[in-house]
Amino acid sequence: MKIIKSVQDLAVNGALPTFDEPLHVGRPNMGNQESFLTYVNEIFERRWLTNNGPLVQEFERRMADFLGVKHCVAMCNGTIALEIATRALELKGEVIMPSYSFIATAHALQWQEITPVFADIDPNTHNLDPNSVRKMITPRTTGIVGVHLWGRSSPVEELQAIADEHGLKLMFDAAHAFGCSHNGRMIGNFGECEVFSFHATKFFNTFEGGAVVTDNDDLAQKIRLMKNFGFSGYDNVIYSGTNGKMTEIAAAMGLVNFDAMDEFVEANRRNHAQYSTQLNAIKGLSVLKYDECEHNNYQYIVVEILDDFPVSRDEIINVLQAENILARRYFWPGCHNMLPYRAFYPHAGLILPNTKIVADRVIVLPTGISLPDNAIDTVASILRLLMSHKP
Ligand code: T4K
Repeated sequence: MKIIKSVQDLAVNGALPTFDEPLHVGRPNMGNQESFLTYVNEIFERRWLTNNGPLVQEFERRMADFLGVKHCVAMCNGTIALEIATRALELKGEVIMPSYSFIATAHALQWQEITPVFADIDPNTHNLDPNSVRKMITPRTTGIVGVHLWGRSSPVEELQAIADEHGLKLMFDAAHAFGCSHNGRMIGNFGECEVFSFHATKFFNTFEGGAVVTDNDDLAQKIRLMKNFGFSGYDNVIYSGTNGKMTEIAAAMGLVNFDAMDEFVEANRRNHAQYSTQLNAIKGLSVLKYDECEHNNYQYIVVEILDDFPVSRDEIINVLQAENILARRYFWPGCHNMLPYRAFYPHAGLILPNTKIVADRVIVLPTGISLPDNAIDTVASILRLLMSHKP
């Protein structure tokens, strides 16, 4: 059977719009440039560039207020924030997490010489399946890292119940979930602590950046010291720390983007609604829903390619990419299929059937404030063409 690589293979004669610039998943949203430059001028005048500067402090205050948490410790990226959080919580031995996540969740554990143990997901939510988590608990288990995938909350209460029952520490990788809520409460308020990413590709960015948020005073203080090499005052180191500090320029971007956040969410919400209307009307496609009773950032347009779609997921991606629409297959093939984990658990796939099903059928499409007006119509036209393709 011929592999479809482009719209031309479908015998269409160039009637579709073309994009000179690639349409990226994760194209950064950026707030007001003038305001950002004002902050940059202030930074130049002040000559205070990093190490808990005034803009980082303001950023942390605004974050904590927005989320309704006591402490926000800003960091240089989400991965270091995860590493510091797991270290501050004294996780060791084995920690359970979903295989269906970005590789950073697993690596952050592995770098602390903690063994990530992969549990399966619920294929409906793409989040951890509590029954699978239970099965993975051993005498060496010390914690669970839930991931609020795509910004939709993990089964927080069920995971907390398991953690309490087995004396485990529960924390969340909330890299996707800034600005999202669970039962009306902002994500950031669950578990021992939660970790955000403000990477450029997230709907809200600080160039690179992240944060650990928590209500626990002692934990926050420990994390604050650990991100600054473990210093407690001049010449006195009390923890094995690292350099996890956010810079002033990153905080400036965060402050500017805070002011524009409603605009980012609204653009994402509109794009999600438009994609949903158009793509859900095509047999064999299903756009992941967000619970409209919650706060959502709508940053990921996740489409599941079901069995009755006549063209494979990877062919769809090839065709879209050939048209400069850079769709992605996040988080294929699952952490357990990547090194070093594949070598540790060569048979993990046998106990992660839902991870495989979901990882094999997801594509993520471009969104954000810079998405051209005709992009969604074009994606839908291409997918309709593919749907009507007879192999
Ligand atoms: N936990 C979870 C669940 C995560 O998803 C992540 C990160 C983390 C933890 C770790 O947080 P950080 O340490 O990153 O703060 C991207 C991001 O690098 C990564 O932050 C993110 N998750 C992951 C889901 O996506 P890639 O491999 O997709 O990046 P890349 O370079 O392919 O960029 C994506 C697209 O965005 C490209 O088409 C280009 C475009 N782009 C990218 C950048 C950086 C732009 O248009 N402008 C830009 O400045 O990983």
